Amino acid sequence: MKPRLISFKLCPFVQKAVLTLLHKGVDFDIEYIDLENPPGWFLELSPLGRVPVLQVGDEVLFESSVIVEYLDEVNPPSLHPTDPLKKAQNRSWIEFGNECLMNAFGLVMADDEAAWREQNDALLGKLDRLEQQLGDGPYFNGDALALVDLCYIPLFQRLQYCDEACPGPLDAHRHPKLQAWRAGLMELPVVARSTVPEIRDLYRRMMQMKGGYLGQRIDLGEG
Ligand SMILES: N[C@@H](CCC(=O)N[C@@H](CS)C(=O)NCC(=O)O)C(=O)O
Repeated sequence: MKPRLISFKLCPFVQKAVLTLLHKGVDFDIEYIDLENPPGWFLELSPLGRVPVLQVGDEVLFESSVIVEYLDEVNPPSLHPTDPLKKAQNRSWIEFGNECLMNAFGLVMADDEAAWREQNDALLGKLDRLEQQLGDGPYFNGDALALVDLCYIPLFQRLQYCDEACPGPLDAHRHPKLQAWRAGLMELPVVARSTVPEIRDLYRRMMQMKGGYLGQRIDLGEG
């Protein structure tokens, strides 16, 4: 049965599911909605009014981490480590990535430099913890690409856009392992197909529309 993913073009949580589907070569449909003006059928479908929602036949799944776990389970081989403790740790760090995404959005929403700095400090503190978890790479667990790696790609992509507007979140001096991990992940061919092609422009427009500290620093004419 072909799954159907309900999406919003800018949503990093949806992108986690798309990356998992693409990496596993699963055929799927995707439908984009306008979250500012969500259609009635979507509000009926989504218990929290959020994307992603995955429809499998008549059934509905919500929450991105639950969706990627389901997709991993029904499309073997699993992208998780087999050891139960390692697998659970990977899941913990996937949740940690979701929290980092909230800080990334906080950067976009910050009204002024002080608010931006507060968010950036909170984010860098989390990235310090992540740095401590990383080994020699190239992936989170070492040689094998895992679900946890795919789940960090949306964060790294958005941090890149935020860092372009105001350098801060991506600090190779402070987080050398993390930056090497990030660079390797962003080169995966699946990344370009995991969003609409105009994602960078859309993200920059969104930052401008929010009109916060980052938005004011963006010149849409460049790059
Ligand atoms: N914890 C959720 C977060 C999903 C989420 O926040 N999605 C945003 C779009 S990126 C959304 O649907 N926001 C609409 C709303 O909260 O009303 C997940 O992991 O799926």
